[in-house]
Amino acid sequence: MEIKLMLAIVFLCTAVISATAGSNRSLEVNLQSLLQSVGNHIDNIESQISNLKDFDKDTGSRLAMNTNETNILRDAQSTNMKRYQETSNKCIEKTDSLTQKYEILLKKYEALETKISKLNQCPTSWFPYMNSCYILKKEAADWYQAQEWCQKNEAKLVEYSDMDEVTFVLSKAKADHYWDTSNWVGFWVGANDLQKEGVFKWSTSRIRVHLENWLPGQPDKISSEEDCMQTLVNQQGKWNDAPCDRKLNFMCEK
Ligand SMILES: [Ca+2]
Ligand SMILES: [Ca+2]
Repeated sequence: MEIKLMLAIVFLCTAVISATAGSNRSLEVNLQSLLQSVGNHIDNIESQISNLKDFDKDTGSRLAMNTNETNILRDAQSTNMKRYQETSNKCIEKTDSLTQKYEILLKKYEALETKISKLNQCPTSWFPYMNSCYILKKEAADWYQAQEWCQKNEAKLVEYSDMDEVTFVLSKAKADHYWDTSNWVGFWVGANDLQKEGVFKWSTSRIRVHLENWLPGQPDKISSEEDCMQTLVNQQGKWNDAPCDRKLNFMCEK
């Protein structure tokens, strides 16, 4: 009995030990599986943490780049604003300068207009043209007497500046006086070749006569006695050199 009991106990113990051993192996397997799973989770979490760190790093880098670009844009904007301000100031200064110049020119123009207006106020019997006054003296005088009369009246014998003046003076002379029909009738004007034969100069300016308005064939220099210029009334205002002591009407200008 005792042996049976002992055998039973042994068997039971063996069975228990066997069962216990089987249970331990199962627990070990489960534990290893659990540990493996936990390890996998930890690896996964570490991987995610690593990804998050990389993402954070990348985001930081982009943020730094954006900040840098923002600063560059701000600098550029600041530079442009500065340039705009400088250009604007220069424009204002230029405008002020031009305004001052315009005002100076305007005053000069007004002064000139006043002067011209006064010049155009010719004395009685004198008629205006451009900036001068003219008079046709219907008196017979030699060239020197004619010049003297003009000078006494603060004028000179007419000295033509251009062909428009020739045309105008002739039209006034024709309208203001009766002339006979002679081709050689005319009036004294202010040019002569007294200084050098053949070289006609205006009396007061001493500038050589360059206008081409001589009657064809004139000045003919047929003698040194034809030294003074006359305007021929019936030859479209053409010029002739005539003896200075000839008695003619004359035209003064001032
Ligand atoms: Ca001559
Ligand atoms: Ca002549």
